[in-house]
Amino acid sequence: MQEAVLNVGFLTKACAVVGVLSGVHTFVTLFFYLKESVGYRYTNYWQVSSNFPDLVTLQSPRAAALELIRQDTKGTVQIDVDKLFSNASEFKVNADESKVLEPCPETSPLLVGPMRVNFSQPLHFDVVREENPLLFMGGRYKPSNCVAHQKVAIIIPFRNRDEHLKYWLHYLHPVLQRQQLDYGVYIIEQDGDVTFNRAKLLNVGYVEALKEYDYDCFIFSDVDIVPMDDRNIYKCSSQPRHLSVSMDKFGFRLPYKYYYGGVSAMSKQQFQSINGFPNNYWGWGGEDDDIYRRLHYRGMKISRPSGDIGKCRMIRHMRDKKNEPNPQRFKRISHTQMTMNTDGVNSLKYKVIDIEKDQLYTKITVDIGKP
Ligand code: BGN
Repeated sequence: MQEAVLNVGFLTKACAVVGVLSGVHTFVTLFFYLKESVGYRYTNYWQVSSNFPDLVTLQSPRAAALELIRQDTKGTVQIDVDKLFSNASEFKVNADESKVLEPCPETSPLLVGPMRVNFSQPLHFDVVREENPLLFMGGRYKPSNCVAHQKVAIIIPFRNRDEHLKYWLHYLHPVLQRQQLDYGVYIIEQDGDVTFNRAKLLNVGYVEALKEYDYDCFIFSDVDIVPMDDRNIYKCSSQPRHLSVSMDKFGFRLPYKYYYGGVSAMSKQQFQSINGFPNNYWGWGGEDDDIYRRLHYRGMKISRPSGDIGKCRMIRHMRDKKNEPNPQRFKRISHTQMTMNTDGVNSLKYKVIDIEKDQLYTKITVDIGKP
């Protein structure tokens, strides 16, 4: 009898322990599940609140931005929006005064340095829009609490690369805002399906961006290249600047000393002094070497960030259809010095098919003819 009582006591305790353990297990599982699914949005919210001064001093996008946050994040972020307002008074003073702004600091205090970049998580344009409530229509931004040093147009030649574009926008918009730039993003899409012409699209981007705003600096970027350090400033220097200097694809080093592909920056004056880019490189390769030569023949030297700060990732992809290596590229780059005065922005011909204004970018679809 006593033995039976002892056994029952033991069983009760054992059940209690199993119960507690399974409770702990459920709790831990729930914790990690919620962390996974909510964490992403939480990160976005952090970006919004850290940009708070901009948010409340902006005029037109402010209401839209807050509306967006309310709509898209429902209950959770409503609390965060309230928090934003409870802190708003000191910034409201700024917004109302319409005071003369100081120039932005030489080095932005918002920079974070090295960043983790990967292309594994699926992305949606809507999520990227939510992440960037401070943008003006057309992918435009400028700091609201200081005057940016340069007006920067970012030109991206494009065709059928929406997947890459999402990553580019997701990573680059926050970086460009932390760099305190007055910038606009221009996606120049080649219409039709004839052979791709990167350099001609870049020329189109230059001309079209200038029709919209008095840009003084132009960043020419492939859609699949993302910097890994926000100290790699998307700005122009006294010399043309090459920004994608240490790409994962090339083992984080330059493939050759004169490489000028990927991402580069040129002031309006530097671009004009080389008559822009060649229009007759159809297909892959050589146009970046031609541009390098143009700069060289006009006595300019390339400036670059250090290999460390200039690290970037390229999104892996198959070679595009209709962008086969251009067999004429060898001949063409041997004549750059002769052709550059007549082939360039002064001989550029194209037809605008469509202009799309998205919150994240201005996309200009163009007919640039055929080879
Ligand atoms: C080079 C290409 C560049 C390209 C880099 C990196 C040419 C011209 C040959 C004389 N240049 O070989 O356009 O950006 O590789 O991929 O093909």
